[in-house]
Amino acid sequence: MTTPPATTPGLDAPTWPEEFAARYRAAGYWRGETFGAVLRARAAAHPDRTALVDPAPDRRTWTYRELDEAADRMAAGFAARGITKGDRVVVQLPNVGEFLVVVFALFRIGALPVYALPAHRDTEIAYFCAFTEAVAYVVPDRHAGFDHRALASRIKERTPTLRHVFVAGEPGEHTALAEVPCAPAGPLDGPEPHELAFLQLSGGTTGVPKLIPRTHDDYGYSLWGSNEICGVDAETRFLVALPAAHNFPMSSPGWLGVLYAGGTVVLCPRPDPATAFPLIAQERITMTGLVPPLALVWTEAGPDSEHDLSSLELVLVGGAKFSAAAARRLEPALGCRLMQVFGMAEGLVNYTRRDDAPETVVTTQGLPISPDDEIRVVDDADEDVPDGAFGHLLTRGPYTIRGYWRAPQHNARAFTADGFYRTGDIVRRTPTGHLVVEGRAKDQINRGGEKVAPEEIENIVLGHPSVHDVSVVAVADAYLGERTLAYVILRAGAEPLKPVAVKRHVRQAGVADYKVPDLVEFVDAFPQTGVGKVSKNGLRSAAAPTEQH
Ligand code: OOB
Repeated sequence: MTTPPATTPGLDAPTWPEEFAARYRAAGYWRGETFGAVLRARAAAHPDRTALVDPAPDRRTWTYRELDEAADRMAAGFAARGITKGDRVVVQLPNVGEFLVVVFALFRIGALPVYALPAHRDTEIAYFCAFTEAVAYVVPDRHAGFDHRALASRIKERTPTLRHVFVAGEPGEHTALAEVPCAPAGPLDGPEPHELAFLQLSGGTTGVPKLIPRTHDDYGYSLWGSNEICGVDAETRFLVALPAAHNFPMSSPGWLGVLYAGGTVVLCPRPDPATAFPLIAQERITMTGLVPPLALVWTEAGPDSEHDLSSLELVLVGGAKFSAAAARRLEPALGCRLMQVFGMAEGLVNYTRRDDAPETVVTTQGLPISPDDEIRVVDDADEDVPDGAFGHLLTRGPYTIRGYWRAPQHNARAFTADGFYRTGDIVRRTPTGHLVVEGRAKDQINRGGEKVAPEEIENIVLGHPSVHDVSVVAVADAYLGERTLAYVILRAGAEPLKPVAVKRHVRQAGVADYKVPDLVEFVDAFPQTGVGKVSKNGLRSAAAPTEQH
């Protein structure tokens, strides 16, 4: 028997060498399933069980059979409009039922969802559509006060490959998503398990975000591996509190993991306690995932809540460092178990375990999912540091990518010659193998789980006519963990600016709101390093966490 290559040639990213792929298959990690086939199998096994609940504004539910059929009909409609295997489709939907129907339809075709976040605006969406040569873009009509149809019209105008805009809700000049489904004409070709399932976004450290190619096989392992660790089964009722497009609420264990296990996914339109707590009570939610700032808010609100939170068994917290002090307070406040999760869309995910000592759960970020996750902690020269010492985390394994999509130059820096991903995180390993995240070497700001690439924002600020130079750095923040601070040097003779003018300039460039600098300070010069380059570390230590209006 011949084994297929790990990913189809021509799909534009480095992949696992055949010896690794064969090993991961032989070990049973890669199960040879596609997400479309998994949904079909669950629908056959338990057609009438509830798969999905979209509570807002009127409660809508889908059984497994209904979700399966909706995906088939949507896939047939997309196919009838010429969307075929390998095509890229930018999906920018909030936490609504249509999100899951659309992505399962695309999985069935073998077209690749490109997961945009609801917060993304012209700059990001135009880039995703152009870079992936997307043929379609799926949006809500309005969300959080913003008209996505107008954004889509602007994007369509400037993106020659974009043939379709599908709108969940009132379509305006575009096509209503509700009009797409039709009776399946016959079986679709569909993807092979070793082929790409979707493109996920990286947090990014460069001027433009990188795209992360994940296969059905490798991502599938991160799902069922997470399910085993978190105890996800058919009884699980999971609340998707974070944006469904993010890797954490998708796969750790997330909505895709919960559907894999035959459980019920409940979409939460907003993650604040006023929205989420009544849903927990009404839907008897057993599990959810939160970023640290939300976990703090929930911890504050839990004890006085009038809502019955007693169904909640497990809250996963990750995306950014959760302080031990905050972690200690969560379990008593919410009456459930805490699990820390330290993961990345590129692959590696670590969890504390259900049988870990309480102190381990609050002070570490967990152990990798797989015995075959290879972990190296190295110094600046890529030499392994002794156990317990701080170093750069490098990783390679059965669900960690070997390269970004269409990014050969960046890949040469982001991966070692033997295929380890340079995570950019500084960690140490405890004697039990648990990882503790101590900091970060990459030029990225982690704003409560939302990642900001300083270079991207610096490039925009530099476009302001009065700005001579800029450096964007992180400052400590009690709530978000970190906020963004832009140090700005004005041009000689330029009119003085107010901080708000710099913020407005960034916002008007059309980027996600969370990327607008929280603070702006005007300086005459940046601290220099020995070689005359701007010292970001110097700027970070100069920055005091001050308030600004
Ligand atoms: C998750 O994925 P990304 O791709 O948005 O961000 C990954 C980066 C990590 O490299 C690390 O710098 C940071 O986010 N991070 C954490 C952390 N979890 C993620 N830093 C400290 N403590 C943690 N617990 O953020 C993500 C993906 C899957 C599951 C969970 C989070």
